[in-house]
Amino acid sequence: MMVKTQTFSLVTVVLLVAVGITFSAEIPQQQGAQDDSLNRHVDLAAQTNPPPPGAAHFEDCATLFPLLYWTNTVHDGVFPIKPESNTDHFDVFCDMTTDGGGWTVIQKRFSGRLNFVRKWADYRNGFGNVEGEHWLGLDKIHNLTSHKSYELYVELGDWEGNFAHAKYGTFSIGDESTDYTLHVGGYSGDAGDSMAYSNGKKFSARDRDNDVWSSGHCAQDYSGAWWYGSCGNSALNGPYYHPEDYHGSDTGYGVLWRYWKGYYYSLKATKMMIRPKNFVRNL
Ligand SMILES: [Ca+2]
Repeated sequence: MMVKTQTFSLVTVVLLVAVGITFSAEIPQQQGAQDDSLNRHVDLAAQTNPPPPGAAHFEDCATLFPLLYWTNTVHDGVFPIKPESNTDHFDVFCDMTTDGGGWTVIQKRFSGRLNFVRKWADYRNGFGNVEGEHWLGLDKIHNLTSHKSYELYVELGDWEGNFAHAKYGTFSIGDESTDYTLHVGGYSGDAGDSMAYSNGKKFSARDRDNDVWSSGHCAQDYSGAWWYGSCGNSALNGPYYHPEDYHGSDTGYGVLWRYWKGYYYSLKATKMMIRPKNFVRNL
């Protein structure tokens, strides 16, 4: 289930510390007193044997996957990564189970609690909590996809409990000087190819019109932030609606993936995630 969030195990934490990983991920605070003691244990281990500066790190979830595999601890969860061009670690959610695993999640929605109607700066920097709904951020996505060839996996859920996916064999975005121009292609899956139209398009937000519609502003009309032309067949950052609040074209565009559910159906759940093309699960 795409909405399921697992916290990673203490065993994994200890193993990561033991092999010298600079570890900044947090065990969720709400787990109570028992985990507080576990936290102290981990902190103590780190202080006793601190990893050296520039210690081994993982560029993405695919790079981390072998460690979990070898220690028989493969599971979804939050981990710190550091792409080559980032100066610091940051946390991401790793999907280690879908389609062979090794996926770094860049977007996730399933409840509508997190507002995605946001401006350019938020989309550049990212927002939300990687354990829940979030957008990782265009700068981070660019950094991830600029050093290796990546593929994209889009998982979608409707309000009737159905799921579909679209996989793209190539995925990268330019840096901010290109307005994060999208390069996507090589579709396969059962959700329909609703991103092909966005290939080569710049990213637009409600305060930044980079679309190709000279007399209009797609991000404002769709209330979304996406790689719009004039305008598009997909908009996974569109406004979130529950079925009782959504009335097709009378409401407008929601969370859109045209070739699965049509223009006027607002999806319940979305997940976008990336991994290097050369990822091999069977080590
Ligand atoms: Ca325009």
